[in-house]
Amino acid sequence: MSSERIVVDPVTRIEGHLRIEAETDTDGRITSAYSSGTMVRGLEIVMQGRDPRDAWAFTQRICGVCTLVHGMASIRSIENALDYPIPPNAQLIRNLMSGAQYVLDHVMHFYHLHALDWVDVVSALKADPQATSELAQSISTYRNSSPGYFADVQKNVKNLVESGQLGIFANAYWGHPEYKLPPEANLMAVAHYLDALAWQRDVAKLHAVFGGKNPHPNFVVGGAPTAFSGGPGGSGQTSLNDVGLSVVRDVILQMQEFIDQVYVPDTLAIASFYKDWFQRGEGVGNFLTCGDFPAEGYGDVSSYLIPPGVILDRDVSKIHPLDLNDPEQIQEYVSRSWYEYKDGKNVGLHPYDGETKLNYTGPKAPYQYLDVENDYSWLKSPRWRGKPMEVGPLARVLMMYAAGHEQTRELATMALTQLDLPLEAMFSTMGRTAARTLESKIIADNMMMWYETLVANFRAGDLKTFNEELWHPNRWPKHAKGVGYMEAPRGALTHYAVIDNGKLSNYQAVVPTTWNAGPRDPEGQPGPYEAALMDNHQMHDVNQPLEILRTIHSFDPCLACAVHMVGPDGKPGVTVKVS
Ligand code: NFE
Ligand code: MG
Repeated sequence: MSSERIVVDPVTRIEGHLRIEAETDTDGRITSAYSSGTMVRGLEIVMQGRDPRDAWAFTQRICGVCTLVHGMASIRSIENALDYPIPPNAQLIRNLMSGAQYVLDHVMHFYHLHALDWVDVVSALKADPQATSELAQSISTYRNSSPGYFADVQKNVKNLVESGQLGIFANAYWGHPEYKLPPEANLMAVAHYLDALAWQRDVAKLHAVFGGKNPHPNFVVGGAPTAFSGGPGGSGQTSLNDVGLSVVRDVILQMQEFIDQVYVPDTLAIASFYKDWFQRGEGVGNFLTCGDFPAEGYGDVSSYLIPPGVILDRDVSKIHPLDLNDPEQIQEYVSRSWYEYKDGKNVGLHPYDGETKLNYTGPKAPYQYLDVENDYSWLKSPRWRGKPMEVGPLARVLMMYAAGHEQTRELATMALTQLDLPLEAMFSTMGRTAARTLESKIIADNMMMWYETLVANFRAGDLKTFNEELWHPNRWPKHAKGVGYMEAPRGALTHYAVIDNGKLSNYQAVVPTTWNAGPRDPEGQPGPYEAALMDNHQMHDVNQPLEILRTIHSFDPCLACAVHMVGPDGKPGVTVKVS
């Protein structure tokens, strides 16, 4: 093998437009990797001059995958700016909406976006349905496990393959020797891929009960958008009534069932064939969470299920405190991005002082390679005290683990014992994937508790879901600024809002995929994707870069969150004007 520059563009089974370039040595080890967001976001510019109470509806359109998270971060930024408390019921409803987003996203990611990096669909044709049924029943009590069920799935896949139109299964590296599952495990996983599609359609109803619809449910600054209309004397006229609450309960039960009976056992079964991937794709080894899921009061950080903080150099014995308002802690750099700052390329700006000025200096399309020595991405590079930080499920599980959260410790111990691995194995491609599964279980179990508390409040006569106190701009200070933060499925998400005379004068979102997929900073330090690809392992075949997909997909990329649209001339492709 000679040294090569590998280009993966577009990376598929993600949201948005991501390009990876990687240089390999003569043995097929990646020596330098570059992550490039090839589409530009415009929404921070669209926000200028708007009514802060409307911001959520615009920013929520940043992405249709994580659909609600930007709405939630936005209303929290305005509430933080105005020191605007919300009722406990609204907090519980937000936890439930966000929790449901996690479970939806994580199951979709595992089965529909990431599974085919590990599961060879074509090999499933060789499986014996009887043996597949025995395998499935040996790891779970899930009801869809008869030989006939697997025979039917296999027949459907066979028809697809024979038609020559693999459809949703086209264009993968089928038959690549890095696929290690036996045919029966492949068939079982393909069956669950299809089951997860149907499951996902049903469980999206939770968002409709609380927020009117999915994707993009409604939000409101000051509380939850829907009043409870059930119970004695209730009109029943909103979806948040007794019927709606029973739908929510059913959805949570369906989520718990799928996680316990399908997602967790599948993750452990698949991971057991890929234990070498618990030693690959380590990344930067620094982790950041902004924290989320308050039991009471958004300001009372001690009640959060996921604590905020920073873990450095894989040392889970210490959580460093995080202050999102401190300009010494949080900066965004553009030294390798297609933006300019008025004080030069190498300064870091805290998001309250953030600037979004596009300056495309890359090659004209069509081009062979990016100019990786200079600017090469539409993503900025966020840093904490100058260091790159991984955000997301692994960061959260480590943070809960470090904080001594009991269920997290039990689940991590269960998984690591079953796989016969040390805790350090979590700092890896497969560790990231397993953390997402464990986190889904923790969140779904907590959803049932939030649900029960909400129902008990309603039954006790506390129906308040919205606080009118500060809704009217004539009650606001002339100048205010605030940060809204949440843990989105892909990681720490922050919206920074500056309000002057009742209008937004600046608005910056620092999002999970920007943290993870951003380019090098002024010091030359790679971002988490880039670092994870440089893991000193040989690729089997640089022309079939399955290994790159495995590690990149383990982060669950979403480039729409991170960046909007650009024409081949580098100018923004659209101008959005809404009056
Ligand atoms: Ni579009 Fe997103 C999540 C956010 S990733 S999916 O989760 O915020 O940057
Ligand atoms: Mg931003």
